[in-house]
Amino acid sequence: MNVSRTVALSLLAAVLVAAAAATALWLLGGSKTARMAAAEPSRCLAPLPDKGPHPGMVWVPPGTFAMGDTVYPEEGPLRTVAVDGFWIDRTEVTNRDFAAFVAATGYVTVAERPVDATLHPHLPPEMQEPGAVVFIMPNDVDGMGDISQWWQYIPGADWRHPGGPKTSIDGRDDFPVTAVALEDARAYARWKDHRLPTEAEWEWAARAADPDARPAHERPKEANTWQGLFPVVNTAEDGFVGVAPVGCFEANALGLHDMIGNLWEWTADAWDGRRDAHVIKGGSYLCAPNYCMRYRPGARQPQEMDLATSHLGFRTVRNAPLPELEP
Ligand SMILES: [Ca+2]
Repeated sequence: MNVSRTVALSLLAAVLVAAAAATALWLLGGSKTARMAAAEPSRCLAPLPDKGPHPGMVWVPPGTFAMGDTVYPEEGPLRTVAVDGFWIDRTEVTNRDFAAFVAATGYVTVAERPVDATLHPHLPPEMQEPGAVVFIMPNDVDGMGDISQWWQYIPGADWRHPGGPKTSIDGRDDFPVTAVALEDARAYARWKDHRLPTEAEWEWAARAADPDARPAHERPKEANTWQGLFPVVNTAEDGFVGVAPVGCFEANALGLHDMIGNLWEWTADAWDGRRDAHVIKGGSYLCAPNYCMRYRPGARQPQEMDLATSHLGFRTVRNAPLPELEP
């Protein structure tokens, strides 16, 4: 979801008017039953033994593949791309991981700082407050053109308070960190002596380093996506209404979890021709066949660099050779 603060603001105003007018709703909301959260685990993956040259990371061999896809225009054309081998985090970076970084460095995320008025001079005061954009499931929607029906800028939302100031991450150590802007993801990666993956590296890893892989266009079974009619009916058929702890779904052939789904992930690449946006990959728990079929390795979206959101996280990579196998 490319949600610029300015666009979000104008859309927010529009939806308030729309709600007040109680215009004809194109769809009644889902039943209460469908909206109830399923019993969700707080952890799925056993902690990894702290061994190997790069604990928590997986080796991705070098290779050449046809990058891109053909579902949405921004994915094409298919082009041949070569990548070197690299190490990549087995899962999205978790709240536990990010808390260790913050404890060690005192780092303050973008969502916790006042908005830079020189970059965003036309925002109303409430949107200049520290905060993040949060998905809030609406009861009903009036068409799908106005994304502010389900995205709201919440002052006080940040990685420790992902749903707003009254929420917390207590008991959610194994959930992926959200509400991180590009700068935050980069700061974490630097602290680890890692970096963010390029778009090509990310896509190659999501394809499990298989040049012959022809990823399906259908919604994948082993991924946290949206089942039901987005954004008003969430059947939670996959066991999760919202974000899941990392590693609840089967790993790909390289051993990587949640490359597809759960949270979108930052890459190091700027979006084509834009200085203020970067490429995000993999889709999220909000991707549904009726709205955002971006649960595929070749799918991509632009994301404003300094806007933290509740459906976007990241994982890191490291340049290092594959260690020699023990004899
Ligand atoms: Ca993901």
